[in-house]
Amino acid sequence: MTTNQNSAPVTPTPAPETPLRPEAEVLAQARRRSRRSFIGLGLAGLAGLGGWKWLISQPDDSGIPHPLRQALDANGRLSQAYFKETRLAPEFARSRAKDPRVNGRIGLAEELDPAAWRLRVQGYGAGKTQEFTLADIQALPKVEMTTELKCIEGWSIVVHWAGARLSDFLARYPLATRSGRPADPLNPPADLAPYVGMQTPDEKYYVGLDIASALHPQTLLCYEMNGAPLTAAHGAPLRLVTPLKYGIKHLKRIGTIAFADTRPKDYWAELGYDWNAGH
Ligand SMILES: Nc1nc2c(c(=O)[nH]1)N[C@H]1C(S)=C(S)[C@@H](COP(=O)(O)O)O[C@H]1N2
Ligand SMILES: [Mo]
Repeated sequence: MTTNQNSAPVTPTPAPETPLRPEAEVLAQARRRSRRSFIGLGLAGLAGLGGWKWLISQPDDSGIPHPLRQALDANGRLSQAYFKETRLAPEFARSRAKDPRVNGRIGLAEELDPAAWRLRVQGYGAGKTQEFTLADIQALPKVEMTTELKCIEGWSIVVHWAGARLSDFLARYPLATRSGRPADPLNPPADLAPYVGMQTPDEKYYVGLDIASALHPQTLLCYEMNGAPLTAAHGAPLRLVTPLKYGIKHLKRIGTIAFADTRPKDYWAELGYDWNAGH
Protein backbone atom coordinates (compact mmCIF):
# COMPACT_ATOMS: atom_id res chain seq x y z
CA MET A 1 0.00 0.00 0.00
CA THR A 2 1.28 3.40 -0.82
CA THR A 3 -0.27 6.74 -0.23
CA ASN A 4 -0.87 8.95 -3.16
CA GLN A 5 2.02 11.32 -2.90
CA ASN A 6 1.13 13.25 -6.00
CA SER A 7 -2.29 14.41 -5.11
CA ALA A 8 -2.67 17.14 -2.55
CA PRO A 9 -4.63 16.03 0.50
CA VAL A 10 -8.14 17.36 0.55
CA THR A 11 -10.30 18.46 3.41
CA PRO A 12 -12.39 15.62 4.86
CA THR A 13 -15.86 15.56 3.40
CA PRO A 14 -18.47 14.22 5.76
CA ALA A 15 -21.54 12.38 4.57
CA PRO A 16 -24.05 14.54 6.43
CA GLU A 17 -27.11 12.55 5.42
CA THR A 18 -25.91 9.56 7.41
CA PRO A 19 -26.65 9.98 11.08
CA LEU A 20 -24.45 7.79 13.24
CA ARG A 21 -26.36 5.29 15.29
CA PRO A 22 -26.12 5.83 19.00
CA GLU A 23 -23.67 3.49 20.65
CA ALA A 24 -26.20 1.69 22.82
CA GLU A 25 -28.26 0.88 19.77
CA VAL A 26 -25.30 -0.49 17.84
CA LEU A 27 -24.22 -2.73 20.70
CA ALA A 28 -27.75 -3.85 21.49
CA GLN A 29 -28.19 -4.79 17.87
CA ALA A 30 -24.93 -6.71 17.75
CA ARG A 31 -25.88 -8.54 20.96
CA ARG A 32 -29.36 -9.35 19.67
CA ARG A 33 -27.85 -10.68 16.50
CA SER A 34 -25.28 -12.75 18.39
CA ARG A 35 -28.00 -14.16 20.59
CA ARG A 36 -30.30 -14.87 17.71
CA SER A 37 -27.65 -16.67 15.72
CA PHE A 38 -26.63 -18.58 18.82
CA ILE A 39 -30.15 -19.70 19.59
CA GLY A 40 -30.81 -20.36 15.93
CA LEU A 41 -27.84 -22.59 15.68
CA GLY A 42 -28.91 -24.61 18.70
CA LEU A 43 -26.42 -27.33 19.45
CA ALA A 44 -24.33 -26.10 16.60
CA GLY A 45 -24.10 -22.77 18.40
CA LEU A 46 -20.54 -23.14 19.49
CA ALA A 47 -19.54 -24.30 16.07
CA GLY A 48 -21.32 -21.16 14.87
CA LEU A 49 -18.65 -19.08 16.48
CA GLY A 50 -16.33 -20.90 14.13
CA GLY A 51 -18.63 -19.80 11.32
CA TRP A 52 -17.71 -16.18 11.80
CA LYS A 53 -14.08 -17.16 12.00
CA TRP A 54 -14.52 -19.15 8.84
CA LEU A 55 -16.15 -16.23 7.07
CA ILE A 56 -13.46 -13.81 8.00
CA SER A 57 -10.66 -16.28 7.40
CA GLN A 58 -11.44 -16.98 3.78
CA PRO A 59 -8.60 -15.75 1.59
CA ASP A 60 -8.64 -14.60 -1.57
CA ASP A 61 -5.85 -13.51 -3.62
CA SER A 62 -6.04 -16.63 -5.70
CA GLY A 63 -9.06 -16.04 -7.88
CA ILE A 64 -11.36 -18.04 -5.63
CA PRO A 65 -14.34 -15.86 -4.87
CA HIS A 66 -14.17 -14.47 -1.37
CA PRO A 67 -17.35 -15.53 0.42
CA LEU A 68 -17.71 -12.13 1.91
CA ARG A 69 -17.21 -10.55 -1.49
CA GLN A 70 -19.92 -12.81 -2.87
CA ALA A 71 -22.19 -11.83 -0.06
CA LEU A 72 -21.43 -8.21 -0.65
CA ASP A 73 -22.29 -8.56 -4.28
CA ALA A 74 -25.59 -10.23 -3.52
CA ASN A 75 -27.31 -7.14 -2.40
CA GLY A 76 -30.37 -8.52 -0.68
CA ARG A 77 -28.82 -11.08 1.63
CA LEU A 78 -26.22 -8.65 2.60
CA SER A 79 -26.52 -7.54 6.16
CA GLN A 80 -27.69 -11.00 7.11
CA ALA A 81 -24.70 -12.79 5.67
CA TYR A 82 -22.57 -10.12 7.10
CA PHE A 83 -23.49 -10.04 10.72
CA LYS A 84 -25.07 -13.43 11.21
CA GLU A 85 -22.10 -14.92 12.96
CA THR A 86 -21.07 -11.82 14.79
CA ARG A 87 -19.82 -12.22 18.25
CA LEU A 88 -18.44 -9.69 20.67
CA ALA A 89 -15.20 -10.02 22.59
CA PRO A 90 -15.93 -10.32 26.31
CA GLU A 91 -15.96 -7.08 28.28
CA PHE A 92 -14.75 -6.76 31.86
CA ALA A 93 -15.30 -4.50 34.86
CA ARG A 94 -13.25 -1.38 34.38
CA SER A 95 -11.62 -1.95 37.78
CA ARG A 96 -9.82 -4.96 36.30
CA ALA A 97 -7.96 -2.82 33.78
CA LYS A 98 -4.19 -2.59 34.06
CA ASP A 99 -1.48 -0.94 32.00
CA PRO A 100 -0.07 -3.38 29.51
CA ARG A 101 3.66 -3.71 29.02
CA VAL A 102 4.99 -1.96 25.97
CA ASN A 103 5.28 -4.73 23.45
CA GLY A 104 6.68 -4.03 20.01
CA ARG A 105 8.13 -0.73 18.89
CA ILE A 106 8.42 -1.38 15.19
CA GLY A 107 7.47 1.78 13.32
CA LEU A 108 7.75 3.98 16.42
CA ALA A 109 11.41 4.99 16.11
CA GLU A 110 10.88 8.42 14.59
CA GLU A 111 10.14 11.35 16.87
CA LEU A 112 6.45 12.15 16.61
CA ASP A 113 5.12 15.70 16.61
CA PRO A 114 1.50 15.20 17.72
CA ALA A 115 0.45 18.59 16.33
CA ALA A 116 1.82 17.77 12.89
CA TRP A 117 0.46 14.20 12.84
CA ARG A 118 -2.30 13.46 10.35
CA LEU A 119 -4.20 10.30 9.58
CA ARG A 120 -3.94 9.83 5.82
CA VAL A 121 -6.70 7.80 4.22
CA GLN A 122 -6.59 6.59 0.66
CA GLY A 123 -10.19 5.95 -0.39
CA TYR A 124 -11.25 2.80 -2.22
CA GLY A 125 -12.54 4.86 -5.11
CA ALA A 126 -10.35 7.00 -7.30
CA GLY A 127 -10.50 9.87 -4.82
CA LYS A 128 -7.58 11.72 -3.39
CA THR A 129 -5.92 10.90 -0.12
CA GLN A 130 -7.74 12.66 2.69
CA GLU A 131 -6.11 13.87 5.86
CA PHE A 132 -7.62 13.90 9.32
CA THR A 133 -6.50 15.45 12.57
CA LEU A 134 -6.90 13.77 15.94
CA ALA A 135 -9.67 16.30 16.63
CA ASP A 136 -11.57 14.93 13.62
CA ILE A 137 -11.42 11.45 15.14
CA GLN A 138 -12.34 12.73 18.60
CA ALA A 139 -15.36 14.50 17.13
CA LEU A 140 -16.88 11.08 16.38
CA PRO A 141 -18.85 9.33 19.14
CA LYS A 142 -16.46 8.26 21.90
CA VAL A 143 -16.67 4.55 22.62
CA GLU A 144 -15.16 3.02 25.75
CA MET A 145 -14.62 -0.66 26.39
CA THR A 146 -12.70 -2.85 28.79
CA THR A 147 -11.39 -5.84 26.87
CA GLU A 148 -8.53 -8.26 26.90
CA LEU A 149 -5.37 -7.57 24.90
CA LYS A 150 -3.97 -10.96 23.92
CA CYS A 151 -0.46 -11.31 22.62
CA ILE A 152 0.53 -14.34 20.57
CA GLU A 153 3.54 -14.62 22.87
CA GLY A 154 1.15 -16.03 25.45
CA TRP A 155 0.30 -13.19 27.81
CA SER A 156 -2.89 -11.20 28.04
CA ILE A 157 -4.12 -8.24 30.05
CA VAL A 158 -7.40 -6.41 30.57
CA VAL A 159 -7.26 -2.82 29.31
CA HIS A 160 -9.78 0.03 29.22
CA TRP A 161 -9.73 1.66 25.78
CA ALA A 162 -11.46 4.72 24.36
CA GLY A 163 -11.72 5.90 20.80
CA ALA A 164 -13.97 6.07 17.77
CA ARG A 165 -15.39 3.06 16.01
CA LEU A 166 -13.74 2.54 12.64
CA SER A 167 -17.28 1.83 11.38
CA ASP A 168 -18.45 5.26 12.58
CA PHE A 169 -15.49 6.86 10.86
CA LEU A 170 -16.33 5.07 7.61
CA ALA A 171 -20.00 5.96 7.90
CA ARG A 172 -19.16 9.64 8.39
CA TYR A 173 -16.37 9.69 5.82
CA PRO A 174 -17.41 7.33 3.01
CA LEU A 175 -13.94 6.24 1.92
CA ALA A 176 -14.41 2.47 1.93
CA THR A 177 -16.69 2.31 -1.11
CA ARG A 178 -16.09 3.02 -4.77
CA SER A 179 -19.42 4.81 -4.98
CA GLY A 180 -18.73 7.05 -2.03
CA ARG A 181 -21.66 5.56 -0.12
CA PRO A 182 -21.17 5.29 3.63
CA ALA A 183 -20.03 1.90 4.96
CA ASP A 184 -22.94 0.84 7.14
CA PRO A 185 -22.06 -2.55 8.67
CA LEU A 186 -25.74 -3.49 8.87
CA ASN A 187 -26.51 -2.53 5.30
CA PRO A 188 -23.18 -2.55 3.51
CA PRO A 189 -23.08 -1.13 0.00
CA ALA A 190 -22.27 -3.62 -2.74
CA ASP A 191 -19.10 -1.78 -3.69
CA LEU A 192 -17.55 -1.90 -0.25
CA ALA A 193 -13.81 -2.66 -0.22
CA PRO A 194 -13.12 -6.23 0.95
CA TYR A 195 -9.93 -5.30 2.80
CA VAL A 196 -8.30 -2.47 4.64
CA GLY A 197 -4.59 -1.99 5.33
CA MET A 198 -2.93 0.27 7.89
CA GLN A 199 0.65 1.36 8.32
CA THR A 200 2.75 3.40 10.68
CA PRO A 201 3.86 6.78 9.26
CA ASP A 202 7.30 5.32 8.47
CA GLU A 203 5.60 2.25 6.86
CA LYS A 204 7.73 -0.14 8.93
CA TYR A 205 4.81 -1.85 10.68
CA TYR A 206 1.65 -2.69 8.82
CA VAL A 207 -1.46 -4.79 9.23
CA GLY A 208 -4.30 -5.95 7.04
CA LEU A 209 -7.91 -6.58 8.07
CA ASP A 210 -10.88 -8.03 6.23
CA ILE A 211 -13.65 -5.45 6.06
CA ALA A 212 -16.00 -7.40 8.36
CA SER A 213 -13.40 -7.19 11.12
CA ALA A 214 -12.76 -3.54 10.32
CA LEU A 215 -16.46 -2.69 10.69
CA HIS A 216 -16.90 -4.80 13.82
CA PRO A 217 -18.42 -2.68 16.62
CA GLN A 218 -15.40 -3.25 18.90
CA THR A 219 -12.81 -2.20 16.31
CA LEU A 220 -11.66 1.22 17.47
CA LEU A 221 -9.43 4.00 16.28
CA CYS A 222 -8.19 4.36 19.84
CA TYR A 223 -6.73 7.48 21.46
CA GLU A 224 -6.99 6.69 25.18
CA MET A 225 -5.77 3.83 27.33
CA ASN A 226 -6.94 3.40 30.93
CA GLY A 227 -8.40 6.89 31.04
CA ALA A 228 -5.36 8.79 29.75
CA PRO A 229 -4.23 9.82 26.28
CA LEU A 230 -2.06 7.15 24.67
CA THR A 231 1.62 7.45 25.41
CA ALA A 232 4.05 7.36 22.48
CA ALA A 233 5.09 3.79 23.29
CA HIS A 234 1.49 2.62 23.33
CA GLY A 235 0.78 4.20 19.97
CA ALA A 236 -0.02 7.91 20.34
CA PRO A 237 -1.81 9.66 18.90
CA LEU A 238 -3.95 6.90 17.40
CA ARG A 239 -3.80 3.11 17.42
CA LEU A 240 -5.97 0.27 16.30
CA VAL A 241 -7.76 -1.86 18.90
CA THR A 242 -9.64 -4.92 17.70
CA PRO A 243 -10.15 -7.36 20.57
CA LEU A 244 -11.26 -10.38 18.55
CA LYS A 245 -7.74 -10.47 17.18
CA TYR A 246 -4.33 -10.90 18.74
CA GLY A 247 -2.19 -7.93 19.72
CA ILE A 248 -0.18 -8.13 16.50
CA LYS A 249 -3.12 -6.50 14.66
CA HIS A 250 -3.41 -3.62 17.17
CA LEU A 251 -1.21 -1.32 15.12
CA LYS A 252 0.24 1.51 17.19
CA ARG A 253 0.71 4.99 15.68
CA ILE A 254 -1.52 4.71 12.62
CA GLY A 255 -0.18 6.82 9.79
CA THR A 256 -2.12 5.63 6.77
CA ILE A 257 -5.24 3.65 6.00
CA ALA A 258 -5.97 2.29 2.51
CA PHE A 259 -8.62 0.00 1.03
CA ALA A 260 -7.85 -2.95 -1.22
CA ASP A 261 -9.25 -5.80 -3.30
CA THR A 262 -6.72 -8.30 -1.99
CA ARG A 263 -5.16 -8.93 1.40
CA PRO A 264 -2.98 -5.98 2.32
CA LYS A 265 0.51 -6.83 3.47
CA ASP A 266 0.82 -7.71 7.11
CA TYR A 267 4.03 -7.59 9.11
CA TRP A 268 3.58 -10.75 11.16
CA ALA A 269 1.81 -12.70 8.41
CA GLU A 270 4.97 -12.20 6.33
CA LEU A 271 6.85 -13.86 9.17
CA GLY A 272 4.58 -16.88 9.17
CA TYR A 273 1.76 -15.98 11.55
CA ASP A 274 -1.87 -16.46 10.57
CA TRP A 275 -2.97 -13.48 8.50
CA ASN A 276 -6.30 -13.25 10.32
CA ALA A 277 -4.80 -13.56 13.79
CA GLY A 278 -8.21 -14.07 15.33
CA HIS A 279 -8.67 -15.92 18.61
N1 LIG B 1 3.62 0.09 15.44
C1 LIG B 1 3.57 -1.08 16.11
N2 LIG B 1 2.39 -1.50 16.61
C2 LIG B 1 2.34 -2.67 17.29
C3 LIG B 1 3.49 -3.47 17.48
C4 LIG B 1 4.72 -2.99 16.96
O1 LIG B 1 5.80 -3.60 17.06
N3 LIG B 1 4.72 -1.78 16.30
N4 LIG B 1 3.40 -4.66 18.19
C5 LIG B 1 2.07 -5.27 18.32
C6 LIG B 1 2.01 -6.32 19.35
S1 LIG B 1 2.77 -7.79 18.99
C7 LIG B 1 1.28 -6.17 20.51
S2 LIG B 1 1.06 -7.47 21.58
C8 LIG B 1 0.66 -4.89 20.86
C9 LIG B 1 1.07 -4.48 22.26
O2 LIG B 1 0.50 -3.25 22.58
P1 LIG B 1 1.08 -2.46 23.82
O3 LIG B 1 2.52 -2.15 23.55
O4 LIG B 1 0.24 -1.24 23.97
O5 LIG B 1 0.96 -3.39 25.01
O6 LIG B 1 1.01 -3.86 19.94
C10 LIG B 1 0.97 -4.25 18.60
N5 LIG B 1 1.13 -3.07 17.78
MO1 LIG C 1 2.03 -9.25 20.57
